[in-house]
Amino acid sequence: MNRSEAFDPPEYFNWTPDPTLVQQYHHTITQDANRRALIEALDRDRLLELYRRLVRARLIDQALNRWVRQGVIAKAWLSTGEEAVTTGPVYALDARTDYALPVIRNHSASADLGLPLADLFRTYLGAADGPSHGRDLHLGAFAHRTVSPISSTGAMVPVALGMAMAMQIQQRPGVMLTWVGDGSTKSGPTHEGFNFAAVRKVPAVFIIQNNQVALGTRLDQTHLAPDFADWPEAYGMAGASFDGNHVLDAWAATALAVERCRRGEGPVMLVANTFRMGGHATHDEREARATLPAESFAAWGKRDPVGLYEEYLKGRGIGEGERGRAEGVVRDAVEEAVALALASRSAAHSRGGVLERVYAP
Ligand SMILES: Cc1ncc(C[n+]2csc(CCOP(=O)(O)OP(=O)(O)O)c2C)c(N)n1
Ligand SMILES: [Mg+2]
Repeated sequence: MNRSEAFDPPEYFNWTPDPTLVQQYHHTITQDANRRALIEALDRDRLLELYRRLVRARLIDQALNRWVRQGVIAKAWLSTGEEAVTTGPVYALDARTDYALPVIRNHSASADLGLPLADLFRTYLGAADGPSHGRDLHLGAFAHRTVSPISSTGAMVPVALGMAMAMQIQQRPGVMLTWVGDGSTKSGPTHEGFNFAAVRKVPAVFIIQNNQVALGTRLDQTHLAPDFADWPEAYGMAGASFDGNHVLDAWAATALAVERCRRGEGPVMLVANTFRMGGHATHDEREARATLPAESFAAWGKRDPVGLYEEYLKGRGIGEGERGRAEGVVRDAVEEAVALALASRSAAHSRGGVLERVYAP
């Protein structure tokens, strides 16, 4: 995709494919026969749809970042470098039956499940005609099968558990998907939720999104326990790992986990290692560069999930022209949504109404 000097991390602006990593990307696909079969069966339309979604996640962040620089909003939590951990798994959901419970790093899930992009941006502006009616910048819309994040980290695990139990009790199909950051694995509700989900065999998929940092605290400062890959077994849950910078591996691993849930075999914990290519939010990007080793930015910067997927698409005969057109469509949609959201903000109905919906939705 077109790179941006202003909004891409420097490692991405100058990105060129590393042949060893491109080869490794293919190798990862061959490691698991079930995942490989699913990936090889993806046709061009589905491969391109996944590409559009991945690019959209990147461009949503760039638009938010631009608003921060323009003083439209104070800050934004971005997913740069981690897009595949959201895009791939959400693509494995059935938008008629399933729900996603994103946390701040997974906001593109809402767009993937059908929330109009303008509503996504309206949420950040606190616009009264956005899905939260201007009351919460946490992004989600139940009508579009996403639940907006709770600020207390780890709190979405029990919510996913409860929703999955409801599906089970009402004998309705439906799988709950949520993410837990490496830092959030240390909170009480996370453990209570994991344990009860395993005991009750609920249809939920929990993704441990290990980006190796929590706010300004490195993973090695919070985590002495064994590798996260050992955690599913500790809870008596099925588990697997996927490459957090590999959108196809992420999709296929989640698709298999979702199938397992649909068979009534209980929850699955997926572990994804990735890396935050920026700050916790836009306000501390410089501090992040001081907190985490420069070598990590260099090494993970070569593993741009968008760039590596583009290399894969080339191998499947989807060339630059077709990818460029897909990117163009997404860019236009994002820009149009940005303009619509800004128009909402300046419209009269965005002010007043403070007491509306305080006691009733
Ligand atoms: C219970 C609780 N403690 C602290 C915070 C402040 N806080 C917000 S995000 C965050 C870091 C979360 O790190 P991680 O779970 O690794 O997710 P990441 O931001 O890396 O995606 C913290 C400590 C909070 N929101 N809730
Ligand atoms: Mg983290």
